[in-house]
Amino acid sequence: MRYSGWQLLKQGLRGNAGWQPAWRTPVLQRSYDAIVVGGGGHGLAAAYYLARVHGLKRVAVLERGWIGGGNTGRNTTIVRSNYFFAESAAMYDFALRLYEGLSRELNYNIMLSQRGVLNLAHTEHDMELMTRSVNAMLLNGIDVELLDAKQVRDEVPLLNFSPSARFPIHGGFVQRRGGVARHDAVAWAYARGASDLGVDIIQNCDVTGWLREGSRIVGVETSLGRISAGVCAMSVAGHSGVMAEMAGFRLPITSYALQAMVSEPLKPILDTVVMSTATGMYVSQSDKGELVFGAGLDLYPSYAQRGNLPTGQAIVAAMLELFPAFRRLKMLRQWAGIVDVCWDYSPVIGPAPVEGLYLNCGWGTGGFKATPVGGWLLAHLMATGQHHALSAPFDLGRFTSGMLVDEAAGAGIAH
Ligand code: FAD
Ligand code: PYC
Repeated sequence: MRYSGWQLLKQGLRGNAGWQPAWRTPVLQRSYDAIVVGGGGHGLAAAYYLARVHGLKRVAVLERGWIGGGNTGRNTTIVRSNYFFAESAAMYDFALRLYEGLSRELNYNIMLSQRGVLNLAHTEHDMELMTRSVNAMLLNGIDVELLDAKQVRDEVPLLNFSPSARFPIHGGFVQRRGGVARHDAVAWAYARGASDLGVDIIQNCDVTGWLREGSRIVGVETSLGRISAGVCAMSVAGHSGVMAEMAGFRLPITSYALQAMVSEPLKPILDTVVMSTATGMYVSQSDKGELVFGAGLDLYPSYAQRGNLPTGQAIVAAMLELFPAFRRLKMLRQWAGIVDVCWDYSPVIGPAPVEGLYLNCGWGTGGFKATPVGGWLLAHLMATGQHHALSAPFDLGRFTSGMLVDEAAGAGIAH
């Protein structure tokens, strides 16, 4: 059901009586052509593209909790495509282009705000490395600009430009097409689009094992019983290692907590995203006015979705060093998500070492920006059994061939 502005007003005045759910609550079938485990943005996008691009009719997304309740609903919503290697730039920029058309494609306002993402250089050495990165990005067709200290000051006058600053600002670079998008809306938009095309979205369905026929995976064991499938995929972010172990193989992945925080709301004060890799701090202002800021990884493996106090303290300290004007702000809340980080900080998209199963994992600290492309590439793999040109470099095989795509710096936050 779609509402006009007038109908929305009427609904509001009537206390939302008769409001239609955005996606169906389907009857679980015992067999599907394709099953995607994990109802985050990537899993939902994969299901949507399986139905929309590849015409599959019997597709299910199985989610152990509620859709978008994993890292999709926990991230700090930054989107950008300013990665170093050509393979990454091509993939993340495809994602950004899909984002640019997503509100229209799904008729759902994902609140994409291309307010720019500005990365700071705090030393001359940072500046030299940034110059090299910017040159590589320009060669890869990414819209980035190197800025000197004065240009950074013109962009964000609130930053600390004092000569005695602990983290002096030597310059930076900006991607103007980067910005933020509303994370829940992305999940809900894909969910509604997929559901409208017949995809069954099953929440509160914990996948506890894989069904096999010989060496092939042919379905899943779940808290709601067994379900068979022509093809299966896992898109479970921080739980990829656990799901892989259930299938009898290991992934080159370590799981860490990544935390973030928001302040009380302010009037508009910061109109771009600011990232400072050297301090581990990044910040943007949400449409509600809260400052959304975050940190690097907690740096020891963990499944505790809370984040540790020393990392939180260090990040608040870094933020106040960089933005002294924020020192009297109150903090509203803090949280963490479990992210699965590959050895080269790039994702794994491709067939699993077990037949019948495909992988979308290892997005680590940076997979929100990749939601549309992660879904697109996983759908392509599941429907055709073949890599899309964009996913081929991210096959698991790179860990045996040595063709790693080392994006430690591209990840943008401290690792
Ligand atoms: P998720 O949204 O986590 O979805 C996976 C789903 O699988 C979950 O809903 C989970 O419940 C489900 N699941 C797990 N196990 C099972 C099972 N056995 N059975 C059924 N379901 C299961 N990225 C950016 O690009 N920009 C950012 O600004 C950014 N900020 C971040 C800030 C924080 C604090 C965090 C934690 C992450 C951030 N990220 C960011 C990373 C980004 O959030 C993730 O890479 C991305 O959301 C992963 O999406 P997903 O769909 O793969 O995973
Ligand atoms: O990938 O841009 C990113 C990001 C910012 C904060 C966490 N991840």
